[in-house]
Amino acid sequence: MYDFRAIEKKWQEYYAKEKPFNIDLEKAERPFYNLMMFPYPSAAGLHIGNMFSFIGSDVYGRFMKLKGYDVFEPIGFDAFGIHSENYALKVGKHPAELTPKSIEYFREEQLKKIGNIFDWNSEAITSSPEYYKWTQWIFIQLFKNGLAEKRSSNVNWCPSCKTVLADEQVIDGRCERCNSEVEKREMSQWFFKITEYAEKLLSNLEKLDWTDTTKNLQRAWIGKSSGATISFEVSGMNEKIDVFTTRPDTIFGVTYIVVAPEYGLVSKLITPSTLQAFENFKEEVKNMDLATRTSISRPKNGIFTGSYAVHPLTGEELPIWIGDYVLAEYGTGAVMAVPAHDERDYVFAKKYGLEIKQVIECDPSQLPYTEKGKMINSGKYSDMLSADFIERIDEVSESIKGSVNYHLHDWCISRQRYWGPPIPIVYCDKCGTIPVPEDQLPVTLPNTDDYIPDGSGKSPLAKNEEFVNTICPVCGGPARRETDVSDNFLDSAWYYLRYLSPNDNSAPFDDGLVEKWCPVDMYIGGNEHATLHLMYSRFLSMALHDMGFLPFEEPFTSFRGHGLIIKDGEKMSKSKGNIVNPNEYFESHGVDTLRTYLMFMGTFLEGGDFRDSGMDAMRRFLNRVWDIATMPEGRSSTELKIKMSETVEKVDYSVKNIKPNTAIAAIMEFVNEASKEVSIERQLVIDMAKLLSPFAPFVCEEIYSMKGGKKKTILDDGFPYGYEKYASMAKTELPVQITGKMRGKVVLPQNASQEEAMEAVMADEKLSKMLEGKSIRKIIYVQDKIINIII
Ligand code: ANZ
Ligand code: ZN
Repeated sequence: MYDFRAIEKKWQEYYAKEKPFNIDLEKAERPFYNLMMFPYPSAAGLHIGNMFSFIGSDVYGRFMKLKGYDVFEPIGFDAFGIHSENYALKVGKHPAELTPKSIEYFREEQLKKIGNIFDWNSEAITSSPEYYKWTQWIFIQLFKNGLAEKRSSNVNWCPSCKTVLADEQVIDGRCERCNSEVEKREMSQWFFKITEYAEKLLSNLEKLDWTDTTKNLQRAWIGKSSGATISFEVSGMNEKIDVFTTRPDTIFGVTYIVVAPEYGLVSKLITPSTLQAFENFKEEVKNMDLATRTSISRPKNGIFTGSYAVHPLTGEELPIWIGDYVLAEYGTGAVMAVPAHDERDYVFAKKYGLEIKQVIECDPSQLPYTEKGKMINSGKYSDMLSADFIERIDEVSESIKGSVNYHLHDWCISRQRYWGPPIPIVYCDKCGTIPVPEDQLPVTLPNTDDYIPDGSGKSPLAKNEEFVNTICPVCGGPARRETDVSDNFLDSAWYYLRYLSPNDNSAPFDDGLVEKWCPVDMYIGGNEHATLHLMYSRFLSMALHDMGFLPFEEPFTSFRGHGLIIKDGEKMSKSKGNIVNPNEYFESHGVDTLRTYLMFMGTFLEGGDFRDSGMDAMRRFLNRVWDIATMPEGRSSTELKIKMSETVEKVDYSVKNIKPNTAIAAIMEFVNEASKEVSIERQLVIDMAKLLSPFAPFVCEEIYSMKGGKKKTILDDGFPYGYEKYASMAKTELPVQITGKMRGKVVLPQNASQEEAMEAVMADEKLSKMLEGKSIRKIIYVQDKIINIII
């Protein structure tokens, strides 16, 4: 048993005083940028999920430092935005007053205690004027390059948060944060044109070391779809309706056209007799969210406009309908309806008695049949395969052109809230929309008591005359400021650049340091940010790259998203009263135990189940480590050195592959073996401590210094080495027989399984030749002795 409280306090103080992890960014020779997602200072303290994330990332950073890299591991606070503001509103404090207090607590009582190798010189706080000056600067660069635009759109409005929400913040028609039902409002907003980068955001994914899960989330969000745009003339009008379809091969099955209620041409298509019905219908649809409108299960509603369109290939007249299931924002806002082969069209056609015409071969009872296949009832194209038709789509008709669409939509930046960077734009009656000159940044967020959102659809800043009224930077006449603040996701889209020079007042980031340290080598954080935050950061770095500000397009070379923690098999929540408060465990079990247990309780990438019994067991394990460290110094057996060689290999492999739990399991095996001996060599103790130090830094620093370690920290002493000769001893040369005849040998780790043995056999050129084309009847395997393959 060791006094973990005393030891942890000692090393926390040592880290605070010596600052061994602040690095010289200019001089460092082997730069490795280890980034973790910074927290929202929006609660009473960091929760266990934050800890899990930070420690997982720090394990990687410590490991790379042990491997000799100059690891830059910064931290900061994502302190602007609705999370922090809502928390402040909830506890009835001004966010400008509460946020610094939260940060102070996070930093001093939590982050400085958990043993991470943070470089505290690099702290960045997004709500500080030094930071948001540059967030505004970025806005202006995008504006100047045509990537920021103000336009009117129908947006999601949360009546309780009193702000606009992005589509992805609306879950089943409700606000992700407060669960209120979301409404639709027509508002003028600032957008970043992320859609201009859709293809690059998609194709660049190939180059990244990210998991398929994360890449697929990104792909799904971008939602590329290939197909064709087809033009339909409107009968008796000099107008046409373009539709986007992924299934031009069903063109002969079109029985009506259906457009969104918001479709531009609607007012012309509507005949006087249908006008009233249309007005009512539009009102009904207005507040429906995307998911409801497009769901297959819900009945589809619509009205007939009274107008007709002409089929470009058959000349047939097709009724034009307005339908709630067509979205104005996607494609062209108009659809060619093929009820026989599209589920939503089918439901709609059934409801309104519209014709259903089968044009893909299948049993008619299977309609709507949505697969591709053989075209039928399609004029001269009958008998052609869908795929062949689609491939030659550009040859079919003048009216049909191959085209691509993306579900990705532009990034709405405006927030009608207080706690964020004011959007740095001025409106002048004479000069129009003018960006604030860069030497006048930041546009400071006024310190006012009138900061509570009121539901007017305007930011509280709009009521602040002193803020609003300004002078036009161009003509010097009276002008008004934009009163919305920018989205919190903009703050966090570029923080990794600011960490390199957080106090530089002359530039958003230091070109030299960015060149040297970026892109980020390893980025670790929660899967919940794997879609949007990463997408926005990627977009921004691409845009800054194209403007000549950054030498790279992709900000994060490697990314790993981790899972969630549950408690005793259940989701943590205030109502269940099962929230794990990390600080309590600092006291009861110690930081080292908490860190090691968090990394052991499950797989980091998937998350795990936190149990107090597990914490107790981990405490006992660290005590056993201590017992080994304090054993009499003396000779160790060859077996133990062989064990160490295996442990070094396993820890190396596991940590590299973000499998901290198997690294810890390997160290546990070593500790088991070591405890069977009566004495132990000093170097084995030091190396055990090194391998464990990413997980349990404090006790390992203590062991290292107790054993005479001379470096500033255990990590500076380098990864364990010199066990190669034992590694070869841990291997078996396994004789291989084929049907009883000796045919060769393969080299295997000791205690290899039959599968591993067979893998080694098949990897051997000579042996695998002998087995080629033969069916194996039986395998007789005696571990570490022999394998006999009967063919
Ligand atoms: C005719 C058709 C026939 C279609 C068929 C599908 C199957 P994704 O894959 O998401 O790109 N569509 C196009 N624009 C739309 C809009 N604004 N609102 C609602 N639906 C829209 O989907 C493209 C398909 O969704 C298009 O292909 C169109 O229906 C519909 F057997 O056109 B399809
Ligand atoms: Zn002006």
